[in-house]
Amino acid sequence: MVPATHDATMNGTHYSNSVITSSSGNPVDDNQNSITAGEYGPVLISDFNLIDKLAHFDRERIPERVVHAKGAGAYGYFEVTHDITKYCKAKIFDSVGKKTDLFLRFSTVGGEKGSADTARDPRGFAIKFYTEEGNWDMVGNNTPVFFIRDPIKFPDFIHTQKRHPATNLPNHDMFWDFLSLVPESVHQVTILFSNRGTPDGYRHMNGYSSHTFKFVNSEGEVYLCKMHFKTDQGNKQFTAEQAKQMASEDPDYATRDLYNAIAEGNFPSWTFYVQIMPEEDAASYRFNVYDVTKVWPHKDYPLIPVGKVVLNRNPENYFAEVEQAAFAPAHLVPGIEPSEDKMLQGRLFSYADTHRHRLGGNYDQIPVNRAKNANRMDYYNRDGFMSVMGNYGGMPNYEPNSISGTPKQNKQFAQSKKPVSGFTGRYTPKHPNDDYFQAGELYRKIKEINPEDADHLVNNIVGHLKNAKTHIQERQVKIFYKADPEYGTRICEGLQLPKFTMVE
Ligand code: HDE
Repeated sequence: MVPATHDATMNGTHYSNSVITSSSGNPVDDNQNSITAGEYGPVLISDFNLIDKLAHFDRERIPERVVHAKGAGAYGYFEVTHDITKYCKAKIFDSVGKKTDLFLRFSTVGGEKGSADTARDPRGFAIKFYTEEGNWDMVGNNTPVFFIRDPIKFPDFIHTQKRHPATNLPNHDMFWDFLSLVPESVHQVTILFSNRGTPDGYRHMNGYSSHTFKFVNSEGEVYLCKMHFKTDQGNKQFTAEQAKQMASEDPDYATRDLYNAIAEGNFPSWTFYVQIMPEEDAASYRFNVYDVTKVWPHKDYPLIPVGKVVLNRNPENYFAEVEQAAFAPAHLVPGIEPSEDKMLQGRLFSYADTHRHRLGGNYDQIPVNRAKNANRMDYYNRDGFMSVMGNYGGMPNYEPNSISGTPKQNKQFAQSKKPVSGFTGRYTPKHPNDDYFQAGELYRKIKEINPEDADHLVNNIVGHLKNAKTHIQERQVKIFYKADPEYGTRICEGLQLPKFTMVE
């Protein structure tokens, strides 16, 4: 039974001295000895308390997230510090000083629920803003780009990051075979194998929407937007060696670091910025703005400050609040809309779908997921497993209806419109050579800021790629060479491959 009060914490003193009950609330006489037929006889099926306990235990596990299984989360708030109403009409931004509750979950991506926090991997950075217009989920990563740009590639890509179907071991051939056949991944691969692939916990890294979204203002004007959450704790990363050592010393390092910081009142925060592009600039911009493997350099579109995200409260129960948290890029509020980015479009479907599988059709009723600051959740969905909010009592369960006072649609909340033309079809990107440019720029920037970081990047790649088959190494080296000849040459030398490998 859920305690009537929530003050019964592990460390608290407020227990109610009550009697243990079965799940039906009936008092339990003995929680240590099963009922048997005589002292040495078999156990009786009439021992409901035993059956109740075992049956519930048998069902304790729910499917773990297919990606981002290992994570940690906390509550906090978002505060507007700068007026961006000329770009966006979402009520969350409507006045400087306004605060909105939120829940943020960090995660690694490829590993299982028990995997090490310091693994080389992107990190998830998912925020649920409980706005008055319903929940807005900003489901991003700590990297501004991604490995692929079409959702049809995602399941295959993820399979290569998971265990081999026969050996159940991570497999370097799978990993690099796929990446070397998908050159648009080289930008994200460069980030991943730099020390940014092993951040020092969750507090010392940035978050990004990665995709382009749309902002719409109250005049109906559309702006393209990328979101950035910059850590106020400063960026800190582990070297490969430090990350490896931490994985054996404290595999839950990032989880512990976040929980303890908040418990000690040392509340982590991030400054929220946006890059804004008028929609009409998109067609002539030098990069495809709907391609999630690309950034918009800040010199083209500078960061505009919006507000602050602060985490100040740990969850009381990990399973209830963190494991059952269900984020979805399709959870959007008026004024914030998806762009035509194909990956984002794929994600609009995938998240709610996985929640229905993992948590059930009424996942939105789980407290951490409820749109608790919206006026109410006024829909005509009914029934299904675990309908635990009264199922709307006797209210009408169909629409349209002629019953006065029932919830009605309102065109004022329609999304912006965009003309489309052309033939339906499967289109390959027009400028594949663009895939190397930003990765090369990043390599040169890393080297310029700190040559030692570029050494780490090259060594990390060589240390990993050397375990793949030679023909895969050769294919991948060509990609690094196209990004930047020096970058490719250093990796080629590190792998002790002949120099001609680099050129087609
Ligand atoms: Fe996800 N992703 N993803 N993803 N993702 C999931 O949803 C998916 C992508 C991200 O803390 C899943 O609830 C597809 C990009 C985060 O609970 C799943 C595609 C970015 C989290 C899913 C992507 C992300 C997820 C697994 C390609 C950064 C953890 C469990 C089209 C911008 C959220 C779940 C949390 C989780 C699908 C690509 C971020 C299966 C199909 C790009 C932070 O639905």
